[in-house]
Amino acid sequence: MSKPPNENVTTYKLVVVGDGGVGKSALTIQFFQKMFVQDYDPTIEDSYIQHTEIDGQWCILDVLDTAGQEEFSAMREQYMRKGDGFLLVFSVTDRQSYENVHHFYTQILRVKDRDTYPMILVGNKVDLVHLRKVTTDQGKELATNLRIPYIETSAKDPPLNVDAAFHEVVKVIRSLPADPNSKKKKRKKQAKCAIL
Ligand SMILES: Nc1nc2c(ncn2[C@@H]2O[C@H](COP(=O)(O)OP(=O)(O)OP(=O)(O)O)[C@@H](O)[C@H]2O)c(=O)[nH]1
Ligand SMILES: [Mg+2]
Repeated sequence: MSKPPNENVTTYKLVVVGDGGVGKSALTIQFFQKMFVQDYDPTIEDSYIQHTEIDGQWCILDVLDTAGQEEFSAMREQYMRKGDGFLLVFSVTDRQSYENVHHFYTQILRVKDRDTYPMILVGNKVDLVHLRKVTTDQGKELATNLRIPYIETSAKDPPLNVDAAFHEVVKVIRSLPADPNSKKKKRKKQAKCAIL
């Protein structure tokens, strides 16, 4: 691995959304801290940041782990506005969380005022084989309908596809043509020293 450069790296703001208890925090903490959180502690909002190399290119991932619990849903529009890409997470053991993906998807497109936006569908907790309520084919079918990639994950050790899920969103963002209106950070000209 090459060394992370100090400048000229793009920052991607990723937002992890989905129902309460589907494993958003477990996935995010497994990605950033390489450990599985067994206990369920509902999130209000947490953010994580790190340099990462994806397809040989360094970038900064700035990830927002959001609240799935309904009582915090008023915060959704605000964080949706900030995201460059989204992980729409459901649990394969929770049919309702699969049904609810649609709400997150439509709300993101409404807030962004776009027909499409970089997102992936994540079916988590695939290690819980005997509790499974949503099949791989149903996951794929939903993703096809939403025209986004589908990935199945487990945040539990040994993790499955956790890095791949976060990397995939960045790949989707990178695959899109550059937005002419994007606010490329222009270096401010050095202020000239005026001698008074
Ligand atoms: N077996 C298994 N358990 C998981 C997995 N991911 C999460 N869990 C467990 O599911 C529970 C809820 O996980 P969280 O990551 O806290 O869920 P969340 O989506 O962040 O929930 P909110 O913060 O309320 O929105 C915890 O007890 C986790 O340990 C997984 O892939 N496999
Ligand atoms: Mg959480």
